[in-house]
Amino acid sequence: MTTECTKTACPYCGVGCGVEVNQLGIVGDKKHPANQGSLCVKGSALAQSLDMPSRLLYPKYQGQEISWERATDLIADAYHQAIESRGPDSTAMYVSGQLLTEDYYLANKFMKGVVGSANIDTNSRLCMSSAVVAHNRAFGEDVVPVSYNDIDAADMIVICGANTAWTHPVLFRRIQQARERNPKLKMVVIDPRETVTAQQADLHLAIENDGDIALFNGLLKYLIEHEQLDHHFIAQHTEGSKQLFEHLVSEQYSLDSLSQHLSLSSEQLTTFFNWFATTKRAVTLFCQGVNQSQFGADKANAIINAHLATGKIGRAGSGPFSITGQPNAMGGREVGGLANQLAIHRGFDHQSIELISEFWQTDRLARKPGLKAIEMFEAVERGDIQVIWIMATNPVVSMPDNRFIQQALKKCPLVIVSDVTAESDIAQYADLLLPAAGWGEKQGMVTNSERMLTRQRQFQKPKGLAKPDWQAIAMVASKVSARLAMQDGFKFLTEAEVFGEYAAMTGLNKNSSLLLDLSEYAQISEQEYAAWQPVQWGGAHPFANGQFSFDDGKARFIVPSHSQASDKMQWWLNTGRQRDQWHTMTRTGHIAHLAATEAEPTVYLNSRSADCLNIKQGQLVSVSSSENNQSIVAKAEFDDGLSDKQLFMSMHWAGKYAQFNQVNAILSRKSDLHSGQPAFKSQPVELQAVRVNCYGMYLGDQFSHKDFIYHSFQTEERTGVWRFASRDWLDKSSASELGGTLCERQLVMDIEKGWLAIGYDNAGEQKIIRSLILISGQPITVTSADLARLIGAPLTFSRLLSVAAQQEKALLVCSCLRVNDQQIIRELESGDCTSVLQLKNKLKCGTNCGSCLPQIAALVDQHSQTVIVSK
Ligand SMILES: Nc1nc2c(c(=O)[nH]1)N[C@H]1C(S)=C(S)[C@@H](COP(=O)(O)OP(=O)(O)OC[C@H]3O[C@@H](n4cnc5c(=O)[nH]c(N)nc54)[C@H](O)[C@@H]3O)O[C@H]1N2
Ligand SMILES: Nc1nc2c(c(=O)[nH]1)N[C@H]1C(S)=C(S)[C@@H](COP(=O)(O)OP(=O)(O)OC[C@H]3O[C@@H](n4cnc5c(=O)[nH]c(N)nc54)[C@H](O)[C@@H]3O)O[C@H]1N2
Ligand code: SF4
Ligand SMILES: [Mo]
Repeated sequence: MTTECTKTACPYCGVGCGVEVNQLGIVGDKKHPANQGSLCVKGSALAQSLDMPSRLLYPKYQGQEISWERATDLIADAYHQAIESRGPDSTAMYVSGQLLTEDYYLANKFMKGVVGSANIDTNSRLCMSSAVVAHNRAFGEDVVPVSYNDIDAADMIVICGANTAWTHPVLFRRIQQARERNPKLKMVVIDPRETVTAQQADLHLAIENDGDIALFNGLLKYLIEHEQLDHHFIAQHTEGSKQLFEHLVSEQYSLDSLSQHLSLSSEQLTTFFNWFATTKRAVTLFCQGVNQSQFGADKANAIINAHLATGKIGRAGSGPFSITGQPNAMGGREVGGLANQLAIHRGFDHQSIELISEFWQTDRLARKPGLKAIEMFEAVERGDIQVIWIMATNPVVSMPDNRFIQQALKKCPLVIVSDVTAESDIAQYADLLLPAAGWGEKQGMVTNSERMLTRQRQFQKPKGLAKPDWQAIAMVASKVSARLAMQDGFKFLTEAEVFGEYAAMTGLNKNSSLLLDLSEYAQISEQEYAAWQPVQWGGAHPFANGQFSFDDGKARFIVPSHSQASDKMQWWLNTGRQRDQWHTMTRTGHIAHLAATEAEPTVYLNSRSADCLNIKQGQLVSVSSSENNQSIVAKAEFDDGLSDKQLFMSMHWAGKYAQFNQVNAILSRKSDLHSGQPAFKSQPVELQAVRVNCYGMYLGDQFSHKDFIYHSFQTEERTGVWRFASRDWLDKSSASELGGTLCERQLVMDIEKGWLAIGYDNAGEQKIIRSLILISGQPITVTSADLARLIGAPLTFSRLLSVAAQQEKALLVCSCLRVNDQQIIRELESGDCTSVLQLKNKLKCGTNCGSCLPQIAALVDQHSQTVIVSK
């Protein structure tokens, strides 16, 4: 790591926090407008993320190391041959919102400008594409009309379908600070789950799954009936109100009907409606609970409709705010990385095709939209796509129905994968692997949720022969251009040159109604690029003058085509994120304190429902989908913030951590008609207890597993932790088969309901513990942290007793300082602490990154309520 100070950006979520790499390590950048120095739990662990296991160091073809020249020749030949023999659409690229703008721009230029196919899609299809459709339909351009500063100016914040406290923690902290400064600021959370975000709300609307359109239509009906519309704004700046308002006459949006349909009381509904009607400034944040639905685009438009109808847009403290997931999801949308966009916010109209062909000096430009992610992998499965290049995404985990995606890729003649690790699931499907430079080793631009462009800067050399993705694309694109006898448009020497060309291209929007225009940076010098300070394009409020991006300058109301919530009678699976993990765990699964909050694949359900099915806490259950006939096994945990029939699982479990129990195996491919975004959050499923006679946990270096019905892996400090289960009882004689043989000696003892094997080595006078096996007939509730501490420690009688006595079932709250809920509850119950501040002082919880503060606050609230009730 450098001794100088490098300013860069966090590579995780779309908040886009500024980061400083200096002598102290990796810390928040106090001067960055997005975070002013704060980092969340993932951002605070960036230094540890640099030691990613199994770095991919060399290009590899069918398992053999090869040179970059050979690798790029092979790829160029494959694209060229496929283009010549079957046409451009027999090739594809599947890329990612974690690429930098320069990578993304060149990938798009290569596929659409050289290959001549728009078969380039991105994981933003799974993430932001419904919001993109909604913005295009309502505003005429994919523009987010708000800024983070609007949080401070708002009188009301609505968070719809987002667990911001966990997924955009630094933004959530800003909301909390705004509420502390302005106690009148109201926060409403709309989520079928009582999340940590919802626990902090003034009003939580636990709607039925997919009930959002009905709710926002109901809001509009209420606004009409209570004469709370901004008629001037509607008349001057919008189109389509008449059709929408006629639609809202329907009885289904009356309070009674909504209340029944959404399982909310009419008081809850009128409180929300009345607050929205009577507050001047409101921001509605939305994320995947809106986007990832079969009706995602309509949901987003229903939200935008409410803002347009009240003129709550384009001014301080107001607007619909689609928050982006990945660090450069926004940059990818700007360059045109989605298959149904051409480039720079333009589609496939005649004029755009002419302008862009001219700019790229190509007569091969793609003339029609390409295949969206799900369609793309279906085409791979049919054999219509002969070569696919997958970059910075792990679709064999993150796509829905991922066993289908795995089968499809097995059939594809050439799968090229660019990744930083050889351990990712997608790397296992590659015929040709390209080593990518990771965060800190590459540089470029990213755009965050509020359109702020920040530089990611390099502070380390790439490992092995790894290269930044843009260089790999440029090498291949030059070679394909040569084979097609085209001029080489990829002779870039630096990232600044690539960025300059992209910025120049946005200048094509100058004489149009489109707002995206960075052309003032077209001539950017190396020095200016190096010294770049965060820049927000479009200003704080892009539509402040009431002019939208349609030719007539007016925004459009959209009549949602569907407004029914899902069937209440059916068990349904909701999926999403945990606070401490990032996506498919390749960057965060190896960091012990981040791995500790959810230790194994877990399905949450409420205790009432569990009782009805006779499912006990910690027991293994199988969750299956009749839509694709797949099932997985996971541990059952209770969460009374879930409604009856609702299950929740995190999306993260992948690779060696999850084995076969990845949640996306049981998700079907159904998606939004307009956007193609999968409905990750509403899968009808069935749930069943699994018959298990033996639960096991192994701590040590290496685990030789048998054909267990379940096993998972967790990284702990100094050791690995494997959990497993089998139908048959494992007796003590199996101890040595499970990994104990690695130690010189083993001590096996009976404990309550099972046995414990301790593997140890003799080191002089001492016996040092090397491994532990715990076998029980009951689900094992011991947390791994305490056991892990014994590995490498001397074996003594008292230690043996402490192992045997491990009973406490605790939930980790502060992962940085490893403080669990039981410790906090003990302090509260003893009366030693009564506030978050006192708990911070005494236990130090929440004093590092602060991501757990909302949970600590919830425990304090729960405790004070218990005290009131018992009085
Ligand atoms: N810790 C962490 N943070 C992340 C990420 C990560 O992997 N880990 N990933 C980043 C990325 S790429 C993204 S896209 C964002 C996602 O950020 P979020 O969207 O905030 O996160 P999710 O957990 O996917 O889902 C949000 C909520 O939608 C709710 N929901 C489900 N169905 C419905 C519904 O019908 N209506 C409503 N109103 N709500 C519903 C779920 O209960 C869930 O609480 O997070 C980003 N931040
Ligand atoms: N069930 C369910 N599934 C979901 C979701 C959900 O809510 N529920 N959410 C969806 C959403 S919103 C998203 S964004 C996706 C995310 O899903 P993915 O994009 O598949 O997840 P990641 O783990 O981020 O994959 C990134 C890959 O790129 C590699 N990588 C990291 N940096 C670089 C780089 O600089 N260059 C290259 N070439 N490789 C790099 C990493 O090692 C990793 O293998 O998941 C989607 N899937
Ligand atoms: S909120 Fe956390 S993950 Fe998101 S950019 Fe900031 S530090 Fe990174
Ligand atoms: Mo995402």
